[in-house]
Amino acid sequence: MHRCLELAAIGRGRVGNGALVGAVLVRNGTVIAEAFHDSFGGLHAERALLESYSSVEPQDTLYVNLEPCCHYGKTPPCTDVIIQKGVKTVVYGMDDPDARISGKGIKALQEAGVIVIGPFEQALCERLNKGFIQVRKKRRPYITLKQAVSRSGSIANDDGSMLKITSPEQDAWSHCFLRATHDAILIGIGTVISDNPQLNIRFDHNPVFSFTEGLNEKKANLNNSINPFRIILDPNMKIDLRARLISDNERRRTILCVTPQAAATDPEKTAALHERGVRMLSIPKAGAIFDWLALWSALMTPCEDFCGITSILVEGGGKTWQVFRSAGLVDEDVTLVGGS
Ligand code: AOF
Ligand code: ZN
Repeated sequence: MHRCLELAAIGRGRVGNGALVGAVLVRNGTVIAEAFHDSFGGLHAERALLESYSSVEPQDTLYVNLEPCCHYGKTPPCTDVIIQKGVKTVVYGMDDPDARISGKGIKALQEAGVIVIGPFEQALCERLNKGFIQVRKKRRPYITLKQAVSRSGSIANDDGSMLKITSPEQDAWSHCFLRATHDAILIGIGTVISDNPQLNIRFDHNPVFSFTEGLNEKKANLNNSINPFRIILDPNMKIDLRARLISDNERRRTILCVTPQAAATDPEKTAALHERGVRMLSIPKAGAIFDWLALWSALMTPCEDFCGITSILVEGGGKTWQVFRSAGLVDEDVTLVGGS
C-alpha cells in the first residue's frame, strides 16, 4: 500500500481534479507489476496495470489505495477489468467519496467472488487524497494556511518589506510537505508587490522528505514533481507586468483572479497578460471579497487545457490569511516559528 501511495503521488499536477491512485500486483510477497493514474482522463491505475500485465494468477493480490471504480466515466469500470483478468484478492486503502462509486465498487467485486480486504492504511490514503475528498464532499478545494512568524511575532519588516523568518531546514520542510502536497499556492496581490515571490518547489537544503507525508523512507524525487499552480488574488488588477509570477518560464501555471470590471477597465494590460499565457479568471465580488462559490467553481472545473485543482496552500500575506480565517475556509493551519 505504501508503494501504491508513492506511485499515486507522482500523479499530482497531472490528474487535475481527479484522484491520485497507484496500483501494485503482488505474488508470493513480491511486487510483479505496478502502475498509477498518470493523466486527467487517462487510464485508471488498476486498468493501466492489468491491461499491460496479462498473466495474472489466482494467488496474486492487487493493492490499490482507492476503492476501484464501477462506473462508466472517461474510461470503463476498473471492477470489470479486475474481474475479467481473474484477480481473486484486492486490498484497497479507502472508500471512494465519489457518489457514483462509494461502496458500489467493493460490492461489485464481492458479488463476482473477489475477496476484498480494507480499508487498509486508510489515514495515509485519505491524507494523500485530501483535496480529491474535499472536492467530492464539500465542492471546494482543501485549504491549508501557512504562516511564518518570528519569535517576536512579526510577519514583515516595519515598512512592509519581506522579512526572512524561516531557516533553510524549515524551508525544505515546507517545500516538501506543504508546497509539493498541494495543487496550487495562493497569495494576495500585496505579497506579490512586497516579496515578488516565485512560489515554486526548491530544495536548497538537503531534501530528505518524501512527497507522501508519513512515508519518510524515500527521498524526494525532484524529477517526478510538477510545480503547483500559482494563484494570485488581485481584484483590481494591480499586478506589475514585471512581477516574476507572470514573467518567468512557468507563467502559464499562474492563475490571476481579477474582477470583470478591472479586466474591462485596462484592456491593454489584460491583452498583455493573455498574450503571455497567464491564466486569467474573471471572478465577481460578493461584498468586499471575491464570490467564493464562483472562485471555487472556476478553479475546480476543467476547461480547455486546464484540468482543475483540488487543494490550495494559502501562503499570505496577513490580509489574505485574515480573509480565509474569517470566512471559515481553513482546513489546516500551519505556523512556522522563526529563530529570531
Ligand atoms: C479508480 N482508479 O485510478 C482512479 C479512480 O472521470 P473518470 O472516468 O476518470 O472517473 C473519475 C472518478 O473515478 C473519480 O472521481 C474517482 O472516483 C475515480 N478515480 N478510480 O478505480 C483510479 N483515478
Ligand atoms: Zn477506475
